[in-house]
Amino acid sequence: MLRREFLKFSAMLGSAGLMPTLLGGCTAPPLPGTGKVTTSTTVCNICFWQCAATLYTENGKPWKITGNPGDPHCNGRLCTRGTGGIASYSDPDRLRQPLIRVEQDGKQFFKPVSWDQAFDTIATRMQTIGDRHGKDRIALFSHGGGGKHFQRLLQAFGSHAYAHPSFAQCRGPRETAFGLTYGEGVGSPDRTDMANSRCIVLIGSHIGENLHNSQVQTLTQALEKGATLITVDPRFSVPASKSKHWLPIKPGTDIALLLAWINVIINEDLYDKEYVARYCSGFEQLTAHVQPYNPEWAYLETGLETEQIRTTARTMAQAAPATLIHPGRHVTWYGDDTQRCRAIAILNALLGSWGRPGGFYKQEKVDLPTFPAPKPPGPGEDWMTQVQADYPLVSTGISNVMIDKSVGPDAFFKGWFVYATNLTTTIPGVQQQLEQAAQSLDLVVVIDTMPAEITGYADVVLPECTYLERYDDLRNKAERRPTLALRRPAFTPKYDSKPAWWMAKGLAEKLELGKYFPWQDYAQVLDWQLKQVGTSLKEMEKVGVKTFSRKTPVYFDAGKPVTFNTPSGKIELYSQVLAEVGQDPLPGYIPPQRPPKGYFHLNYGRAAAHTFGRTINNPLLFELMPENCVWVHPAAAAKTGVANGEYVHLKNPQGIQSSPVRVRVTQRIRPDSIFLVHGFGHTDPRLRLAHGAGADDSGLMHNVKIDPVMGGTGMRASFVTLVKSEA
Ligand SMILES: Nc1nc2c(c(=O)[nH]1)N[C@H]1C(S)=C(S)[C@@H](COP(=O)(O)OP(=O)(O)OC[C@H]3O[C@@H](n4cnc5c(=O)[nH]c(N)nc54)[C@H](O)[C@@H]3O)O[C@H]1N2
Ligand SMILES: Nc1nc2c(c(=O)[nH]1)N[C@H]1C(S)=C(S)[C@@H](COP(=O)(O)OP(=O)(O)OC[C@H]3O[C@@H](n4cnc5c(=O)[nH]c(N)nc54)[C@H](O)[C@@H]3O)O[C@H]1N2
Ligand code: SF4
Ligand SMILES: [Mo]
Repeated sequence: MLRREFLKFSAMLGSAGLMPTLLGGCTAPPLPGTGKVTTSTTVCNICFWQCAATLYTENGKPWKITGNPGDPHCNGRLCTRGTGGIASYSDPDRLRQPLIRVEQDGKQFFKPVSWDQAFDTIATRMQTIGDRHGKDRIALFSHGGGGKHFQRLLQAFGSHAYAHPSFAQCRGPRETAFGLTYGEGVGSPDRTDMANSRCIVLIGSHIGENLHNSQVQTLTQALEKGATLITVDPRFSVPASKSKHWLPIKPGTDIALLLAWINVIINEDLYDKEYVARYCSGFEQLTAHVQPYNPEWAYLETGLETEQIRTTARTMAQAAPATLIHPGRHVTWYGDDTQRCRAIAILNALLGSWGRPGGFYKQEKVDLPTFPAPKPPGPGEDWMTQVQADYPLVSTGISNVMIDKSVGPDAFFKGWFVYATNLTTTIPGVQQQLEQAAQSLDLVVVIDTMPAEITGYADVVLPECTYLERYDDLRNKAERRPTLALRRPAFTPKYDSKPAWWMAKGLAEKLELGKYFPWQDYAQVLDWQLKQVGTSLKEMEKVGVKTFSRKTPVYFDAGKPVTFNTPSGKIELYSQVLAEVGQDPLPGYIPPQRPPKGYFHLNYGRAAAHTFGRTINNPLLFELMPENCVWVHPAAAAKTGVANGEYVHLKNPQGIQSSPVRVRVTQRIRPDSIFLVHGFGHTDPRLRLAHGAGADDSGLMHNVKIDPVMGGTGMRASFVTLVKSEA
């Protein structure tokens, strides 16, 4: 087994393509749309919102991509990133052929190989892992629909361990907290009924910078109808600028604010008495619990004026039940995240918003049969009890725990499949563990479209074609109106790239597991499924989206009893389940650590032009935003002696330093914090646009706070100082 060196300097065959240029040449190009135009339906894959779209080609070349007006999920509009998605197809830095790690004269490098050779290498190593350690020792990390095919492959082989970073690095605390309170999670897309809300409270959700399409649209609709917006954010975010009340909270003290709001709403008798009496349990314990947490107490923790806390609580109650305390999305902040999300769930219950117009609605999806195929056998042993027994309430993989269990000679996991997730920057502060895991794992397979940093740890890199060159599963998301949407190839795959379904099937055949993949082409699966629900691939290729009728009401049926999927059948304000596993049954408050002298809270978030790190190298989106900058308050800039426009490094208390990043001096951030857009600071030179552009937040995170309830990685407790760049 090779001791894996991190490979980032290896020359890629054929990667010397031309840099994108805006000017086609010397002669004026013909006007767009005057050539031979064809269209093709697709579903955007630049983020996970999955808006249905139409791709236009002109003379066989990509022209533009627009929203599908028949899609109630996006109302015919794409966001900035979706519109730029077309350039992911033409990005000259794409992975072009399968690669395997080889060593020659003591040097490791990637060698381009045929698909057959790549599959042979993987299959042989999988068999060896199976023989030596057991067939259950391969983990799958995946963030994207195609991961499903590798999940099926690994299950057929005998490995069931699977994690998606959208749990422990994203919305896991929220799903866990709402699950404990209401018996079901918020889901994705989030079941927020914002278009009908009269009051919306955003706690750190920076919708408008966070461009989840219909979230932005429904928030805008509510504002147009006069809804009151209350934004809690240490930074003057885009939604803060649209708000009646901006609460510039001290970072990490949100639970104090939430407890004070609950205190006011209960003590001033502002809660929905009928709703609470009918649906909730644990109100008495909650009332007793929040008594010490009045606005005067919260003022000392949060820095927010007591009158502002009282006024906003009353505003929420006046608009109830059409008041939405937004549950947030990326909620892994300070490690007390499940408890903070519980406080949000409880506050919504007191206002009676769950199941009511303007609060949370009930989602429904299409009842779509699965293609007839043998079901992979179930696991012999439950891997979760072996790998993540510390988190008994969690029923999905915790990626950071799985990485922990991959380090060292006695580690549980011996192999990894990594599909569409750049673990190096997705899991905070993971660098050292990745280095160690790279020494002890017997197989690392990375499936990506781009030479992302994670490919540097791979034994085998498999190039996937982009979403514009493949069929994927039908979009069938639970939502207000059930719909199906089709992604189909508009182009044949460039270079020697292939879709995930094709790779999984090919590998299965090598492993003599081909019977689990009885389709010749994925179009066959989609057509079969579509025919079961009264349509066909042919029809869907024309329309792109089809809407179905609902079977259940969108809100609670007035007057009818509701049974919640909790042990008591009620909305559990007090959680007996949490008490039984030794966690706080009602949310408590622990003050966060403050930055040491000279340091700032490391705050981060989104920007309209990019999705995490995956779009930075996209030529169109790079042009819109080629680097991030670090937001610094004028007082902090004066103190540290940095000026607007100057390049600095960010340095954490462990001495880890970022690449240079430009200073933006602005009043929109608190003096105790700095802010950075996540996703920049790529280190792989094969990403020729993104390499070295801006700074990465993940590598600076030295103080990751693990959530004791669900194992998530709290990412907001780290500190940095500013170091002037040498000229
Ligand atoms: N520091 C820090 N860490 C974070 C966050 C943060 O804000 N700051 N946010 C967290 C959140 S909320 C989330 S959801 C996660 C997101 O985490 P990830 O989804 O891992 O995000 P990316 O870094 O964009 O990595 C995506 C990878 O998928 C590849 N890819 C894109 N399209 C395709 C495709 O069609 N097929 C294949 N095979 N590969 C493809 C890209 O090239 C890229 O390498 O990160 C979490 N981690
Ligand atoms: N353009 C774009 N849109 C995206 C994405 C993308 O990559 N690009 N990613 C999507 C994904 S997967 C996710 S999960 C969402 C994430 O987006 P959201 O869930 O909306 O937001 P977060 O990333 O949690 O939070 C960022 C905000 O929290 C504020 N904040 C920081 N510390 C605190 C604090 O202690 N208290 C409070 N109240 N606020 C604080 C920051 O100032 C910032 O405004 O965005 C989605 N939408
Ligand atoms: S929100 Fe934007 S990037 Fe995400 S799927 Fe929709 S159009 Fe694409
Ligand atoms: Mo996320």
